[in-house]
Amino acid sequence: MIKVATIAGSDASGGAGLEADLKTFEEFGLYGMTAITVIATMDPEDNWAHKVFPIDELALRAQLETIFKGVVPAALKTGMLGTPYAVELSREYISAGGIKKYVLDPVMVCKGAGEALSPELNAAIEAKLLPLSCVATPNLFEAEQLSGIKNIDSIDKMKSAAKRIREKGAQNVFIKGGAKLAGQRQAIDVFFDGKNFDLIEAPLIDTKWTHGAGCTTAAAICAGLAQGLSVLDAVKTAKKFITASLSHSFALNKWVGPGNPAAWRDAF
Ligand code: PXL
Repeated sequence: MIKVATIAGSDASGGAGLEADLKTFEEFGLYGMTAITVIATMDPEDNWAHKVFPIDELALRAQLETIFKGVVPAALKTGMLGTPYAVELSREYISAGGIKKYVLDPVMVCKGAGEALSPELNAAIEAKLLPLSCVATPNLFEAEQLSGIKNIDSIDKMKSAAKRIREKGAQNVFIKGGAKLAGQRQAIDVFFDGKNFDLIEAPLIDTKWTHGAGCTTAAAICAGLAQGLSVLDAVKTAKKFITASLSHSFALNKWVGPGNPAAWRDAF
């Protein structure tokens, strides 16, 4: 059994965060382990506004001990970290564990929340985790934060951002343009390995129910790497996975709707 781990927030609604990660790992036939950094909730009385409840440092460290005792995960991803100590502990365990297949999903914002969670936290993620990452998977907003390039609204700007983010230490960069790249009928992502750019494209799925898409994509990349795929193949497989998932997305309630990672089973 191939073991993988995620250090991420729990999304009580079940569509994003470590819930999405575990569902995705399961679809790839992997054994998933989790360290919860924060619990994210959404308030039905306040138009589904997100709230984040951090898990304390001792409890986070104890979870990481549990994951790493006697086991070295074949690959690991980080998602929403939420606190400076979660960034530092992630760095510590990924380094000490010698984790090479590390996918950094630099979660800086939830869909629905308009702004970066915290500039200091984003800076810590950039300084401490980006240099350890095998792949970083920013969306356009996160790519703007990490690269310092404003208004990324074209493939060329995505490529420039990917270059800058790679210079800051990520070995490979996968920028998710997705539905946010206006005027496209394709969902176009940019992959950069330091030498070549690849455009990873799929038909744009016309749905507003995309909750958890970023988490699912990063988890699928992590799963592919754990199974021994090359980084480019892991990214291409993840794109197919998220496309299948989103094409079976659904309204969970009137505010939010996730994809369906199990859609993968019937897709091929
Ligand atoms: O999609 C970003 C994200 C990541 N992690 C957790 C979340 C969300 C968005 O809701 O709740 C735990």
